[in-house]
Amino acid sequence: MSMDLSKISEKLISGDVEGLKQMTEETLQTDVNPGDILNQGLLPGMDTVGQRWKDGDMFMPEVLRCAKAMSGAMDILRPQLAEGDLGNAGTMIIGTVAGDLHDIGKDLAAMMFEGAGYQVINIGIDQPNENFVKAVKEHKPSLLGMSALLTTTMPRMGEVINSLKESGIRDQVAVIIGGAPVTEEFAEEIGADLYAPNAGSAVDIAKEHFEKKST
Ligand code: B1M
Repeated sequence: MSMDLSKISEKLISGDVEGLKQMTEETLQTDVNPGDILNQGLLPGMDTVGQRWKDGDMFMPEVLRCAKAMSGAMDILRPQLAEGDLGNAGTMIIGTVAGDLHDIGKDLAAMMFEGAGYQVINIGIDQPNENFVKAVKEHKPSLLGMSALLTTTMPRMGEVINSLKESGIRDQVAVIIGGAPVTEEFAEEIGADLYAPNAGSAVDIAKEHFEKKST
């Protein structure tokens, strides 16, 4: 039986958290491959959400609802997925720096990356510098994301980058930073590879970076 997985995308775009969970469960009962639900249903839906948000056609509360719907569907799907189905975008570590308790933007960015096929390890808020370094050593991610919302905590980002250098692992990971007070200039100043002004563009910025690197 072939299944129109665009219905899954539509449910996600409409931000129907419970409806999407139910549809994901029902679809899993059919002969549809879990990887297809992800790649042909959820990911295209999340792409549309990201695009509409960038275009100003969707607003934060709606995006958060869609991200929550995506996350709920992923919780159902994850145990069913073969390793390769999660996409080959790579692993990402993401966290909010020490002294900073803001997590809404960071979690939004995490969900966007997860939606784009990254295996995201979200280490949480108020993370001491050494936890970022430890996580990079342990998980060998392609991307390390840091978020800061306070001008007083932004310097922690540069310190983490310095610790990565001192540990000899700076070249193994691309560093992306974001958060309301963070700027492109600041990113350059501290030696981050990438700066994303919002969670929607973060995935594209990372994708472009890796595409450039591989050519
Ligand atoms: Co606080 N807070 N807060 N706060 N808070 C701000 C940031 C502030 C600008 C408010 C203000 O004064 N106008 C101000 C900072 C001033 C400054 O440093 N320049 C401030 C302050 C001062 C404080 C306290 C010190 C207040 C106090 O206690 N006196 C305190 C500090 C606590 C601490 O962290 N140690 C504090 C506490 C809190 C709450 C706990 C009450 C709550 C956080 C709840 C939570 O996160 N679970 C809170 C909130 C909600 C805010 C505001 C109102 C909203 C932040 C938010 O979630 N925005 C904020 C004012 C504002 O920004 N308008 C404020 C929505 C979110 C989607 O946006 O996080 O910017 P944002 O993320 C964006 C982009 O920045 C980007 O993508 C997201 C979506 O596009 N992005 C990334 C973020 N991280 C990214 C990572 C990436 C890529 C993109 O890749 C890795």
